[in-house]
Amino acid sequence: MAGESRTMAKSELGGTTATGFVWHELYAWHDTGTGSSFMPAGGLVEPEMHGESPATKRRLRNLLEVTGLLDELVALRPRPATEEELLRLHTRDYVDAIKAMSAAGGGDGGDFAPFGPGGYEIAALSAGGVLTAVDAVMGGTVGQAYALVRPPGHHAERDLGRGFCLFGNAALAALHARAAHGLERVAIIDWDVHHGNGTEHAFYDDPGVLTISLHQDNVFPVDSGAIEDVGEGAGRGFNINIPLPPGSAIGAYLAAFERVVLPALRAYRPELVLVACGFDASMLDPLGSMMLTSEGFATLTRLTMDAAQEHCAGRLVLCHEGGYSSAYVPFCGAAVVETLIGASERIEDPFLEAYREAGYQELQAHQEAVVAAAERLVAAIHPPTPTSR
Ligand code: 3YP
Ligand code: ZN
Repeated sequence: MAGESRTMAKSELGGTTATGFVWHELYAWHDTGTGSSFMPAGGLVEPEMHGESPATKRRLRNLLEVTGLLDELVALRPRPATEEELLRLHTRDYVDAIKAMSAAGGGDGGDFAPFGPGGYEIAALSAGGVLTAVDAVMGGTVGQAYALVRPPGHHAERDLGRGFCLFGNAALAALHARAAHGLERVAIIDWDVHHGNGTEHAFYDDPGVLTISLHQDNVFPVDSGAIEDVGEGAGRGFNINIPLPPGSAIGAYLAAFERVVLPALRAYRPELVLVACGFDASMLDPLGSMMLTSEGFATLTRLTMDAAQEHCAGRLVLCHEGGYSSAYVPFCGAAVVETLIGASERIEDPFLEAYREAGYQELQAHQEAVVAAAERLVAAIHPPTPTSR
């Protein structure tokens, strides 16, 4: 297992092959309290850990340690995002409100975004972890990076915490790539099972960031993530939603990648690719109804890496979003990390044998219809020129 020699395709291309990994113990100390799934405890809801708990993240990190994969990663020590960096996206009032609640012992960022004491500092460290990963990739210390951050970010609006998210980690990473590294074209692919509404809104009128979200149609937030929402003003055409039906598996995701995501990247020519990497589209997730396996996540990662190689010297940063199966997130995450380091299928996923044979994993007609509709959006994409920005 650990230390085994292997070939790394990227080394032949002359790029940096090291993979960065961001983790901090404080990410596990973010306190979402008690609840059940996403419901707060109380009334008939018997208290247990809140659905967004440290377990999934910790167990992923533990699996990387036990299998030796962690030793093959470059540990990137996260720094907190500064207030100035948070204000690139969020409003002063919102940042101040989170900070005040955090100092007073915790609160709720708005819509299902609970946090405990020190929640501000931890959320700033979560966002900062993704900035750290961007800096490492842009500086060439590593070729690509996985940021195992918590709390997640893709639902956070400028002035509202939502869906377990306080600060918009991926959006802040794109803004940082622009402000600190001068990038003009960043692509964000969001394969969390929920719609990346916060990321979409951050760049809705901005062609400098191409946002693509693959999600389960109309689950959270409700009435968000429609295929018709393509951006506005100068950003028109630079937001793509692929709202897949519940029950979608690798067949649907592969079709969406081959016919929408990859052609869109080819047309846009990003200088950096970011992935809002949730694992709640897995077979076992309590908050999603999709059917991806660890193998499926590895495939999406491989395709994204190849695209990043084609367009931007492999520069790729994945930031952790949702994923609530404490049993399965570790195997899905390990499959992604394995793929990033160029050593696939070393960690045996004990669930995979059972899931490989499950039905309905090929592209279904009603899924195909969504992919076909999204495919039509690709024609509008082109690299934005200075005049179109
Ligand atoms: C937030 C409240 C109900 C569903 C839940 C979704 C959180 C998530 O994983 N977002 O990506
Ligand atoms: Zn999610």
